[in-house]
Amino acid sequence: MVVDTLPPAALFHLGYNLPRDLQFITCSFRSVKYVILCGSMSRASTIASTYASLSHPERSKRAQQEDFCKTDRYSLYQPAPEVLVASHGIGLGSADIVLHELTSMLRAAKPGCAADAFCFIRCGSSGGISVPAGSLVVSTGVLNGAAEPLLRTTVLGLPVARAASLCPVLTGRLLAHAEAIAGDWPVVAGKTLCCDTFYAGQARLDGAYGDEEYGDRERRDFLKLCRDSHGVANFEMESLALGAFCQRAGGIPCAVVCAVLVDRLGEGGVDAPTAERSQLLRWEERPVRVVCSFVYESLHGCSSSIEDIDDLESK
Ligand code: R2B
Repeated sequence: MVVDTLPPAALFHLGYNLPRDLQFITCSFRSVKYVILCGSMSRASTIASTYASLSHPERSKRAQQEDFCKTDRYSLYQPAPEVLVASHGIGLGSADIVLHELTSMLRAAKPGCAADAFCFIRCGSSGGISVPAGSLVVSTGVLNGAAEPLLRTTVLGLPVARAASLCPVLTGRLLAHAEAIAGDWPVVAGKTLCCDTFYAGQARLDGAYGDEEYGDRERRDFLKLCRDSHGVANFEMESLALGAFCQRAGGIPCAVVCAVLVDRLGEGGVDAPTAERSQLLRWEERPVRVVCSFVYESLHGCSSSIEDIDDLESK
């Protein structure tokens, strides 16, 4: 197969190749300590711009424009020498690919580095379980669709269960920071249930089949079971890939902070966000502000000018 002839570090989806691009990768990325991850490519650009404006306002435009991903699969920005912002797409498979390639790239740039030489923080969106829209959830653990802290996959045709966990130290620091800057945004610590699929995997009733195997009562019972028996605060689709990858790759610190766009056990029992697009964007901005200011303050040991960031909430 073609894939066998590629060197192990052909970073196919980022568009780099090792050793061909080693010098560029080393020069560009050897100082990276934080990788901020998000779903969409345009969001990665926005996050990079937000981060750049914290320290070097003049750099924000450039950070937004220079995409270091050399394919159209993902986006990769570097708003500061120590910070990368990458998109991971939707779902476990897409996130797993970029995690492999970013990690290979950073380990090549930092030969012999310790597992904690850099960390990953996912900044995402999610559906809350009795958590109101507009809240921030800082994940304390990640579960699969059967509420196990395991990523179940197949390797060589055989089932494999990879343990998935987040870094408690990084998570605790992010939670404290979120609570300190949140103002009146609710901040919740809880487990995140990560599903393989958006519709049936998350007990939605608004998919295309029209005759799901379950009804509204079963849907609500499942969501309540997740909440009451497993401590689930929100549902999304990538955190398990992050928790399992980082553990399997030797203990890379990782954490997850998500905006809640809909309370799936709220009044009306709706499955999809109903707020105006502009409101959803303001809610999605919240984890960005928390993560960017957290990274800045961790790197510089001083408060960021988070108040000076163009505040979408006031527009
Ligand atoms: C949250 O939102 C996306 C699906 O709409 C998915 O990436 C996720 O985890």
